[in-house]
Amino acid sequence: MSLVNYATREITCKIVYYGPGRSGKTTNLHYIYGQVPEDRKGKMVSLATQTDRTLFFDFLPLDLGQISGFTTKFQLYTVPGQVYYQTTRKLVLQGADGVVFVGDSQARQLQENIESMQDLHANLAEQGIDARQIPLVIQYNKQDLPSDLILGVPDLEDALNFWGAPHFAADALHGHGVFETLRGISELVLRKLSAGAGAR
Ligand SMILES: Nc1nc2c(ncn2[C@@H]2O[C@H](COP(=O)(O)OP(=O)(O)OP(=O)(O)O)[C@@H](O)[C@H]2O)c(=O)[nH]1
Ligand SMILES: [Mg+2]
Repeated sequence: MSLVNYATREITCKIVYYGPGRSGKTTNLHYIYGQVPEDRKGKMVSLATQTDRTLFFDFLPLDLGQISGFTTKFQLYTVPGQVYYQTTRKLVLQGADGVVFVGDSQARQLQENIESMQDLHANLAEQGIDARQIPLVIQYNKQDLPSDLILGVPDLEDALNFWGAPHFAADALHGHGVFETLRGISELVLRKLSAGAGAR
């Protein structure tokens, strides 16, 4: 649920990185954090276990500057992907303006990807949101791994992308596709926001 403050001309949008455990959600945020200049970002907050699994969420505030006369800010969150953190995932997803689904391209992770996508749908539905309505992009991460370990984008598309959501191949560890993905979701979110403003 974006916050639009007409008095201060500020817009704040919430983007949630969703996906199965170890698909690379936190790695996306780390890469973004490392690239964005100091004056455009706030402190990144990560609540993780000792083995680096996200325990609650990661949070990264970004300042996109002026868009249509509004100071525009994005708050990036990641959910914990491990199956038993369901309650936390629901909490973090609440009020999302857009979702980046980070899939793991490894062939052996296919079932986990499918289950996580179903979990996303169920959790959105529980919040009264149709997955076809909310801005959603899909990232096929870990495309840098050897080709005998991963599925190609067409196979992943068949398995996961039923609604023709924009998709991006990525290697978040080295940053390939990370900003393309962020730009993709930003465009969808801002387009929806401006359509909503037009309707008022
Ligand atoms: N080869 C490769 N490894 C990656 C890539 N992205 C992430 N990893 C590795 O995968 C592991 C898990 O990455 P995380 O970003 O912690 O995964 P996550 O999705 O946040 O996991 P949870 O917090 O448990 O849900 C780490 O060891 C990363 O270095 C990638 O694009 N390529
Ligand atoms: Mg994580």
